[in-house]
Formats: sequence, C-alpha cells, structure tokens
Amino acid sequence: MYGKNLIDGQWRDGNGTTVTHNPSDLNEQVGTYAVADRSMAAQAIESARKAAPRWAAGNIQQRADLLRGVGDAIGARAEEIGLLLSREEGKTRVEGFAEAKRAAQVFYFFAGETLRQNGLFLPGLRDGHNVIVSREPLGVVSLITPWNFPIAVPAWKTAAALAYGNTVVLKPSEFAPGCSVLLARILTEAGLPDGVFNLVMGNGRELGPTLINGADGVSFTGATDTGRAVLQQAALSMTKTQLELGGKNPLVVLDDADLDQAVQIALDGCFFQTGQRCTATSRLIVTRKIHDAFVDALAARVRALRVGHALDEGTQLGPVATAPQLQKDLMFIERANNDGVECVAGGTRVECRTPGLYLAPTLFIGTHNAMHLNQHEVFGPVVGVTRVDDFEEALAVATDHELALTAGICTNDLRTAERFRHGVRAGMVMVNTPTAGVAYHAPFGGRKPSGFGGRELGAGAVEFFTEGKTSYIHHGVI
Ligand code: UN1
Repeated sequence: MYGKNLIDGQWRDGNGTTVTHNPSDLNEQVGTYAVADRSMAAQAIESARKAAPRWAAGNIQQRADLLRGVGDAIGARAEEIGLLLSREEGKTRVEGFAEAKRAAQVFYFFAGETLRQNGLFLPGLRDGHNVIVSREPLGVVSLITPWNFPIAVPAWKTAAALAYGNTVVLKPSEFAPGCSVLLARILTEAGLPDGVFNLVMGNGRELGPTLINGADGVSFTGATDTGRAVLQQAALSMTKTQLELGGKNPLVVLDDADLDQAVQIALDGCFFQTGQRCTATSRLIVTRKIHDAFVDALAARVRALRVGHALDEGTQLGPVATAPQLQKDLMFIERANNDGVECVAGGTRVECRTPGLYLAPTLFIGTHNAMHLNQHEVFGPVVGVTRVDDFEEALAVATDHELALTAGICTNDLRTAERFRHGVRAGMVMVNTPTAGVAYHAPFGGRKPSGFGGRELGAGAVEFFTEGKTSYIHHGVI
C-alpha cells in the first residue's frame, strides 16, 4: 500500500516517506506513506476551515445518510481493513476483523446521532421571554490517534466529529497509518465534500502544534505524558481539548467470585490484544482465600496461550506492535525480577516461525502496589498479582493510583459489587466482565489524569464536539 495525505480533496505526496513493517514478520514491509510537514498541516487546517460553514449548515438527513453509507462501506471492506490492521499493528485476524466491524457500527451509531442533537427549552423568568439552549458544531477539529486501535479510534472520533457538523484533520500514529488511509478513501468515495475530512501523516512533535493551535478542538488518544504536552500546547490558543490517556486498571477478585469466570475475565482483560489497550487490566488484586486457586488456574491458562504470527490459524496473542514498546515491556519485566517477585508465567521473548516482536504473556505474583510494575502503565502483556486480606483492602489498593480509567470486580455479592462501583475512583466500572472491551453506544473515558475534557462515544461525544448556545427570546406574548 502506498498512502498519501488528503488535503482539500487532493491526494498529496509529502516531504519524504516512511515505511511500516509487520510486527509478526519484520522482513515484511506493509506500507509506504507520504509524510506531511508543518506547512501541509497548516494547509489541511485551512482546507477544513474553508469547508466548515457549508458542512455545518448542510442538511442533517443527507449527513446521516452519508455516514450510514460510510458504515456500509467499512462493513463491506471489513476483511480487507482487518487484514491490513493485523499486518501493520499485529492484532490477530479475529481481533482485526472485529475492530473493523466495530468501526462500521460506530458510523451507524453517529449517523443516528446526526438527527438527535437535542436542545433545551426553558420558559423565561421575565414575562414574554423564552430561553433556548441549542448546539452548534465546534468548527475545525484535529484528531490525533494511537497505533493500538488503528481503525476503531480514528473512526469513532471522525464519525462523531462529522455527525455534529465539524470538519476534520486526522493525524494517525506513524506506526499504523494504513487503516486511516483506507478510511480517507472510503470517506472520499462516499461523496464527502472536499476539505471536510483531511488526513496528514507524520510525527506528532512536528505536526502537533500546527494541528492543535489552528483548530477549534483537538481530540487525542495516547499516553498520559503526550496528553500533558497536547494540553500545554492547546493552552496557547485555548483550543478545546479532549484527552483519552493511560490506565493502570485494577481487577479485584474476591473470595466469593466464580473462579472459572474470574480467570477468564482476567485472562481476557490482561492479555488479549497483547495487553495493548488503555483499558487492559494491569493490576490484579485478589483476596486471601481464593488467591492460590486463582493464581494457579490463571498461570496455567496464561502459559497455554498461543503466541504467534497474527495471521496464523490458532494464534491467540499476536506480537507486540512496535520495537520501542517491546523494549519497554522487557524493561518492566527486568525491573519486576530485580524487585524479587516471582514470575509464574512468561517473562521472556518467544521465537516463532517468523522474526517478529513476540513476547510471552507474563504474570508476576507477590507484588504490591508501590512496586514499579504496579505504578506505571506497561501497555503490554505483563501483569502483577497483589494479595489482599479483604474487600476493604482491595478497594483501597484499587483506588490507590493516580490513573483512573477502568476498574473491575469479580464477586457474586451484589451489595459488595455496588459498594465497589460506588466507591472506586474510575471513569468506568466493570462487574464480572473484563476491564477492556467497551461499547460504542456508551460514554467512554477516565478521570484525571486518565482522561480530560469530556467523554467520547455514546451520549458523551456531543459535549466535546459541539458548543452550546443559550438564546434569550423576547417574543412579547403573555
Ligand atoms: C476497548 O477497551 O474496547 O486506546 C477500547 C485504547 C482505548 C480504547 C479501548 N482508547 O485502548
């Protein structure tokens, strides 16, 4: 695949190219992409600015129909998109396909939202007055997206932005831009007017300031430190900012949990998608009586996971997506080993039939919350178990972290589940279900510093992607 930037309806070469490689097989080149420079980023913003008034004023039924058509096209090409995703990012074939399907559904959802931009009507306090609160598009939005969900996150930011009448400049991760190029082609083929959606590829540090300061809003998903830099930059122009950042998501397993179910929930939350989800379970907090049985059963399941080429039949865990991420995962393992905790599964790289970035899913036991492993986001298949005495201690440990994205609990006691749901500091709570794997029709996001500036998805997206307008009407009728 050769992918170009899309600016004002023109496919544009850039200032050189970058190449991506398949993390399942580093010998395989996946894509070559034109790299945009700052002046092209500025042109993309300008093109979105020019297209904004007409798009904002456009007929909402037509806009809804267009977004539905985009959903149809993504769905029809889900196999192709999923395959590219698996080759470029390393998700298994099943995971890649599911992500592409999810992107289609997101477009259907936001096609509907186009028609549901509800306002508020208030009788005025003064005789003969009404007050109307209505919504307007924010304007030009820059969307900066990560490598770990190369189609779902660009889709859910883009669909929401367009549905609420904004124009877009998307900058995907340099590590996996291919799906965004396909998305840009699909949007163009669906008949989106020139300039309503623009794509620029390249380095965030290089393009970020232009994209952030030139836009009315910036929506970013990625690491917490980068999010801080985005926010600092946005402060210069007061650009409205939405940040979806890191997690250190706890899963509490209580003595009364269904053991088999809890093991499955932990396995999925910690390791599927190679642990590369901001919502992945990254601290297991287990009460005393169930601890040994849980750890034994989970370790056996983790050791049995089949790591391999993302496209091989039977692979359950693809490779780590990027070489820097693999280095980071290995550093976490080394630090945990140096901290003297016991590794009961994995802990090393794995050799497969092709040269790839393979890491065995890794489980440590005997950890505690203050350890390096439990303090920082790994973003890989490396997790520690902390043993606690009871629910109170579990809740305290779960909440004892500044990151607050998702938090889960496995218990059969509804009252305890409710105490956890109510008491834990997190943006999302999962009861008897994995911390990762969210629904597109529900608001998504975390509390600071895991998230900032409002929720994405579901009924949450409208808050960021629109501005409210409060109008006082003196109609004079009493
Ligand atoms: C999920 O858990 O299904 O980057 C989605 C991420 C999140 C999306 C998680 N923005 O991992």
